[in-house]
Amino acid sequence: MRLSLVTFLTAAVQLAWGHYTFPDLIVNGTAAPDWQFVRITENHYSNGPVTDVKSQAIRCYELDSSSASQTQTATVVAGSTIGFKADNTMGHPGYFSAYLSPASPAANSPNAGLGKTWFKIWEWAPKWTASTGLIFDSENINQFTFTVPKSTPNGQYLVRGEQIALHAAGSANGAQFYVGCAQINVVGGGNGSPGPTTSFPGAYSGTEPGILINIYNLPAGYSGYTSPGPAVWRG
Ligand SMILES: *[C@@H]1O[C@H](CO)[C@@H](O)[C@H](O)[C@H]1NC(C)=O
Ligand SMILES: [Cu+2]
Repeated sequence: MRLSLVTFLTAAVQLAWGHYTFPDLIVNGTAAPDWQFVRITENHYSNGPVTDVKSQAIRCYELDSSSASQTQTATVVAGSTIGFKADNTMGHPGYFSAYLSPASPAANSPNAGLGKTWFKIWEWAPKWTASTGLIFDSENINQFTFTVPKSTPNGQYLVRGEQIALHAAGSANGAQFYVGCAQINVVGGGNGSPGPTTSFPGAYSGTEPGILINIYNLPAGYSGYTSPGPAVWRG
């Protein structure tokens, strides 16, 4: 795929002004106030991304250890649609996903989300064809929503929303991870066995073909986007 001047300039502009956070949990069709249910993130002012997949920040990107206790926990009915609303148009092309982790001892505990507890419940990957290259239907959205599987067991969880922005992902540590974790209490759930599970950090090495990738100059023989992280649990 040829690198057009417009593509190049667009990517350059987005490097400077494209950043965002996910301060609002969307639940019952409404976006909650900023940071009511989403743990306030370190980039709440700068909007800058996480770029080190091995850092603790890749999990929830909290501002500090009090972020958990200062955040409320939203009641969410299993099978309903929830999501995250960004503070900004999400102008970077990328891969979206959402994960849940059973929260022990509670969703507002700083220790929730440690260990190999996270399972993926949703993803939005770019499409690809040989003639078009990668197509990012999700580019320039303001929010993303997904369903909590109906068979998710009742209890408190962290829900982690993520976009892996890929406009500068052609070199190591170039992908930009936009992350936020909301605190939820799932009711009306079922007897599902969620998995496979992973940890943050741990889920990513940084060299996956879905993370270390020049989207403007795909490798010869490229045949489509490969999602990083575990398979989606559909309940
Ligand atoms: C969403 O709706 C359910 C069912 O009416 C309710 O129990 C729950 O408190 C609501 N959650 C929020 C965060 O408003
Ligand atoms: Cu950015």
